[in-house]
Amino acid sequence: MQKHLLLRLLAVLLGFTLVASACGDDDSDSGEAADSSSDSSDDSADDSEDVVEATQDGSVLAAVVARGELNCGVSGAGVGFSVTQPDGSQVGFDADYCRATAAAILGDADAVNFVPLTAAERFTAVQTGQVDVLFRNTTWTQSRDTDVGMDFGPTTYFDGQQLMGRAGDGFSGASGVADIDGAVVCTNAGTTTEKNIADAADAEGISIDLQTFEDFNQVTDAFINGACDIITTDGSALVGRKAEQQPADQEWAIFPATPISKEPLGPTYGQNDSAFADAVNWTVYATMIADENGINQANVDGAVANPPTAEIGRLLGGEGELQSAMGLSADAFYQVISQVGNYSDIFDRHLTPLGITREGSANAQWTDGGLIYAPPAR
Ligand SMILES: N[C@@H](CCC(=O)N[C@@H](CS)C(=O)NCC(=O)O)C(=O)O
Repeated sequence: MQKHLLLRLLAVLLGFTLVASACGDDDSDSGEAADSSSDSSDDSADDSEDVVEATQDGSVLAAVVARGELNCGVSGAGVGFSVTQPDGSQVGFDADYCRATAAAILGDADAVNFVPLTAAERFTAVQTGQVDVLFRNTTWTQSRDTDVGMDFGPTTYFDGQQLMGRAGDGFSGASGVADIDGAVVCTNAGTTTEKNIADAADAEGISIDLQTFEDFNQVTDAFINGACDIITTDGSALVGRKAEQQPADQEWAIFPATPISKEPLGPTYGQNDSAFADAVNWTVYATMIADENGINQANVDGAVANPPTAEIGRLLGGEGELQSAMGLSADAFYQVISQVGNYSDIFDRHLTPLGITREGSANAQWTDGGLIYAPPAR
């Protein structure tokens, strides 16, 4: 992993995007990168300028602009978040955040190459340059943020792990982990989910038969055909699966004494690329700031013509705009709101129809007691 980080730094300094982790580089290359940065102490003014320029050129941001398309990793099997359609397109909350990012960077929400990834594949896909960013029901954790070599953007959906059983199996009165002693519990591999449930079972002193599958479609199929007593994952996914897949002859019950974890979901990308991170992060913040100010897809044109506040004027590309200094077009966030929408537009399009609500939850705006809070556009 250390080797990968050094390779990435080297690639950035050379103005290349890292496209493969197995480049055959050895410690001498790492030494070169270290040497060039220690040289900078001899003439710090000149060299620091060079480093800034090289870093901007080497950013994934420049690569996306040059390519004219954003490679965005999604699930493809996340009901409400990203579901692959028969024509290959993606529909969902995460898929719309891919589109929003493309609208900000490229001015075109359709300039997205969606890459469906299983949970186990997703981080390698970023590290090898197969995707620029993941919007894939991905939980921000300490190890992913450090050892795995990712950086995380603002949380777009505050989730928590829940359990679901069939009421007919005697789980109608079940409320939490204490009630599943001896059960076959199913989830997908490479997730926080499998670790959390193992920890929770240990903490309760119960024993479970934990079975993991490659993707969550297989998990749900196994649950439907009776191979699993319990399925567990992010609560949003259980609500989505129940809404869409509960057979007429079954009654699925989400246990009330859950969540058993915090699952802050949001964008993640390779670490130490500030220019790209800023572009992704401020795309998300723009959707939240617009939402906080009541500026949505339907009224954004009026807001550009007549900004209700100075902050909205700046955000949409008017006087004092800050987007140019980030390497984006002045109207980057106007394009986001106009082509994709604000946070509520995106939430209401994909999650509200599943019965997921913001009111009273962490996903409400901070002004309504929630945790959706963006720093000021100033
Ligand atoms: N948030 C957890 C779980 C992510 C996860 O894989 N969730 C399931 C349920 S939303 C999923 O995306 N399934 C779709 C699939 O496996 O392709 C993590 O980051 O590890």
